[in-house]
Amino acid sequence: MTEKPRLLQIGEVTGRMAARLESRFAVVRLPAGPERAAFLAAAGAGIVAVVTDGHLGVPPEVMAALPDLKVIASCGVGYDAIDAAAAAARGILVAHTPDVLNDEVADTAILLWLAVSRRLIPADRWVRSGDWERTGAFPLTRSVRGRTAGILGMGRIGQTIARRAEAFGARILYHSRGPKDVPHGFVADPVALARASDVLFCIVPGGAATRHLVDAAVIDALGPEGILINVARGAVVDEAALVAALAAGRLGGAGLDVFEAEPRVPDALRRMDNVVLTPHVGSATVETRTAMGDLVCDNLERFLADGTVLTPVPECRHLVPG
Ligand code: NAP
Ligand code: 8YV
Repeated sequence: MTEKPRLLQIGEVTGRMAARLESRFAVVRLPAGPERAAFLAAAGAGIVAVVTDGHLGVPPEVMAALPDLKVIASCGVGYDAIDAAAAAARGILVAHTPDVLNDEVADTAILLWLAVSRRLIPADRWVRSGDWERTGAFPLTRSVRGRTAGILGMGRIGQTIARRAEAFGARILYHSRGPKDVPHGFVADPVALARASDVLFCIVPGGAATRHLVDAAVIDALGPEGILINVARGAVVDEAALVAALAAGRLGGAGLDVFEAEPRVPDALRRMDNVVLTPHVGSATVETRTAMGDLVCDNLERFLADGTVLTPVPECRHLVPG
């Protein structure tokens, strides 16, 4: 019997993924803490595959300790925690999980928008606390109908958000580095997009190029009635500027699924009534995480079959013929 190829698992996987991975690979888990370096020195050579996710990625010192690495399969579409250019330069294929999570993440974005506009969390608290009986009707909120929705990042998920926002009667405008083949108005400057928008959905990739793309100027352009929804990466928004604008009433509200230093969230945000906070759960349903896990395993199966993957990240596409 030939030996199974060795795979390094970073973080947790579902039982369904574990069964599939273990049927094809000899799986070793990356330890956390001080024993990690010794483990990599002893066991790094011979590992050909890595499984990870969008939060943990592959730390540079781990990638450097794996001289025989050929493929990284990440459970998530965003891969800013993996140096894909460095991997590609070594001929290592990086695969991610695009498309299978578009609907879930777009639903999360709309959920946050509705919850902020209609003040879902304070309204829920009004009932539970007895304020309804004691004080009477909950104050009127703002409608989401007929608004202008700005989409920062008109990619797979951005387009899915746009379709949902249109169902609420929204006019759609967007910004990306270049115009897309979509029936919506392109705005070349994020500040101008924010100025024209009632709600700004942030759904660009993370990384150096988009760090603080939503800065104080964009936030101020959105204005005291405006709502910011961030389901992209925490660092895309200047969190200190966001907190300052919310505290001063220069921004109307925010729905945030991602934060600059997850899982730490500024105390100021936790105390605000006009924000809704979720713990990076954009894709976190049983159904979508199952689909993502299946795609991770399908990518690795394809790698074993012919040395390619189904869904390479753009930096590695040239490594996949055809
Ligand atoms: P995608 O299809 O690649 O779309 C990204 C969009 O952003 C494209 O329209 C791209 O257009 C634009 N963009 C890229 N760099 C930009 C820049 N520097 N300035 C302005 N626009 C830029 O990606 P996707 O599948 O929609 O996913 C987007 C991101 O959502 C992921 O990378 C991930 O970080 C995040 N996400 C979060 C969750 C969650 O749980 N909260 C779940 C899934 C994904 P151009 O190339 O023309 O600029
Ligand atoms: C996941 C994500 O939370 O796909 C992404 O980019 O941020 C989320 O779907 C993450 O990848 C962990 O699995």
